[in-house]
Amino acid sequence: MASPQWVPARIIIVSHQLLRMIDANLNRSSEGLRVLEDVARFLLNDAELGQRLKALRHDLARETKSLSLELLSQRDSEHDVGRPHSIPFPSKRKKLNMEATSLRGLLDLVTANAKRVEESLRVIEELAKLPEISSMLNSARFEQARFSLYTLEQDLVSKISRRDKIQGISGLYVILDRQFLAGRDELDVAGQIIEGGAKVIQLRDKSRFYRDKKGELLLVAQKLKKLCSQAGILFIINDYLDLAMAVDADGLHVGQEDLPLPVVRKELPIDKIVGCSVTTVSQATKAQNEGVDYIAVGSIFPTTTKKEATVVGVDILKELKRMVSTPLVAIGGINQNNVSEVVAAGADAVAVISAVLGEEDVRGAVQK
Ligand code: TZP
Ligand code: MG
Repeated sequence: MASPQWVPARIIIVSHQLLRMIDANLNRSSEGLRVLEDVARFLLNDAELGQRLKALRHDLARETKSLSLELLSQRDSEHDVGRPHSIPFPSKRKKLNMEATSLRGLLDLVTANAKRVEESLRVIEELAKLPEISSMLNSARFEQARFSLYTLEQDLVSKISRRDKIQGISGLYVILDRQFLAGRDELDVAGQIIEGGAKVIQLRDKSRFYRDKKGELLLVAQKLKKLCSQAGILFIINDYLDLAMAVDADGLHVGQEDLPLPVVRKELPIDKIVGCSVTTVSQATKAQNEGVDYIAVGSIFPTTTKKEATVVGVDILKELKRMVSTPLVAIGGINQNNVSEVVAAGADAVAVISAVLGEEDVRGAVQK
């Protein structure tokens, strides 16, 4: 039979080891969360995702605050068998280039760190079920955190896979509204828009005729998609989710009365972008919270193109610039004379119909 002194001594040794495990896994999880948070904040410019990751990191810190002194006093990094012994010296100094933030690199970075956090939370969750730990740590809290992270990982990965497209929302965004073609061929006009240097083309058709003859609109959309991808510019479909999916467009644009953003987001593949039209700050913040990729705000100036449009003025751009982190596309009544005012107010891109389609020389209008 063991001596009375032997039993408590063993419990102390086990607890010391357990505390070191908890300490190591808490460090792993908070460090991994910090990496994810900084990716969201600095590389994705996504305030909402960054905030959610920060909140999770703070929750975990709060949860383990009472243990922090004890954990720190048990820390023995010097004798940790898993400690890296020497820092390998790179044979050739790697050039710091865009490689580090390439799509693949960023996806790998996020996946590795998300897994690190998920695994470490799982270890703490299991340790917290042990009788000697359960009074100090609540296992269920770590399980909840792990599940929150699964969703955050998915949101981060989907945002990264759209990053290049989101960055493509810049410069001139031309809406190819079929009602303003005045008999011209869509592909000819699109070719001129591309040659002029536009960065985005949106196909818009509000006529009842094509709503009932989607097959014809589909053919146009297919050709435009091909042209835009050859030219390396974005192709967006207005209103029609089915068409956007069918032609593998880069994204879909919806208004306040169209399919709700969460529905669109759920239906579209994760690498497709979604834009939304707004006329107020509250619509814009709602859209951002629902994961929109860019916000179109307008009508900035009076326009005859969309008769029912509310004129919101230039100042809303300044306000939105402070409130949302998604790219802002200014729309409505924008032309060569007022475009600089709109850009100065904070627009990342400018969407036009009549300033381009109303001109005979489409290419020249885009260039100007
Ligand atoms: N949404 C708000 S204003 C507008 C739309 C679609 C019309 C933009 O057309 P234009 O001719 O550039 O004013
Ligand atoms: Mg619409």
